Amino acid sequence: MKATNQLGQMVACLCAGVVLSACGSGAPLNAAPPNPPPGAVFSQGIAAESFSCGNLARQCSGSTNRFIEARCGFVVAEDGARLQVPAVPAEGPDPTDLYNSCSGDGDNPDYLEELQTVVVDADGEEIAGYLFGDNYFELYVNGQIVARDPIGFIPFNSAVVRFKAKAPLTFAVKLVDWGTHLGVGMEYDRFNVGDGGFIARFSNGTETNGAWKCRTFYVSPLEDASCVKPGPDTSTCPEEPPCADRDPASCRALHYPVPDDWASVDFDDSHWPAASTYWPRQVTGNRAYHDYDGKFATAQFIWSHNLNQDNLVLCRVQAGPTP
Ligand SMILES: [Ca+2]
Ligand SMILES: [Ca+2]
Repeated sequence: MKATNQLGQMVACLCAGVVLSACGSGAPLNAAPPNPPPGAVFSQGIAAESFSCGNLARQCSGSTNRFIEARCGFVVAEDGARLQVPAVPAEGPDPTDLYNSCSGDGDNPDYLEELQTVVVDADGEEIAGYLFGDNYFELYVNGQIVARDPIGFIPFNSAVVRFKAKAPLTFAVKLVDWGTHLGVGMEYDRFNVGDGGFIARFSNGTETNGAWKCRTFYVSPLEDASCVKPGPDTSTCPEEPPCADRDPASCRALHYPVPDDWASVDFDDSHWPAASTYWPRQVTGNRAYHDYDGKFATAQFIWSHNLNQDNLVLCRVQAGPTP
């Protein structure tokens, strides 16, 4: 798109018979972005204000010396809609800590004694699971929220859950790669483009892998949407679009509305893309995962096709009775 605009501007300059200083100078062109893909809207820039959201951790009392609250903000889309970014966290039960340096020393040796069972179906089977998300997850089983990551941004933590639910089981997770520059999907003073990633393994044999479906709903930073393919598939979008170097606060985001029933048993995810799987080294070097990688066994990190730009990702899978 940019090359086309540059060519168009150059032709316009030559036709005018005058070589203006702006022609070919490399100055920003301020071209309007191409229309957003069907069903999506653009916003541009950083949320004017941020606020505590979702009753997530607002301070740490544990051993960590690195805490940043997960805050939310509103951006105004180009159609005038006011949209909360990076997500709208749900209220839900806290999982048991596996590793949490915000509330304790990190490793929680007492997690088995502390586990509580969340009843989804009274006549279901009892299932336990381990979860780690970069940065935030909500877990739903058969349409009911079972656990919510208590730390939305950093430090990184891992969790254990136990629930009673009847097969066939529908697992659904809301995953967020949080940031500090809300609306442009970047973090810290250096405007880093962060990556996401999620892994889970359950005692019924369900584990994250390529059999899951994952779809993105919030994509940033973007310069324009010409890189977004049907799906939506943003895997060819540049990790650092030109705006990130030029003026990060001018970058754009693409927002898709989240269906109200996305976690329900009956939701039709047949049109959602298959999850992409990632090596642990692509996602995290943090102890909250690596000290427990044996518990995750053969589970794989999942996300949409773009670990960097896709910041709100919903994933689903269905599982039959325990073999
Ligand atoms: Ca977390
Ligand atoms: Ca990101």
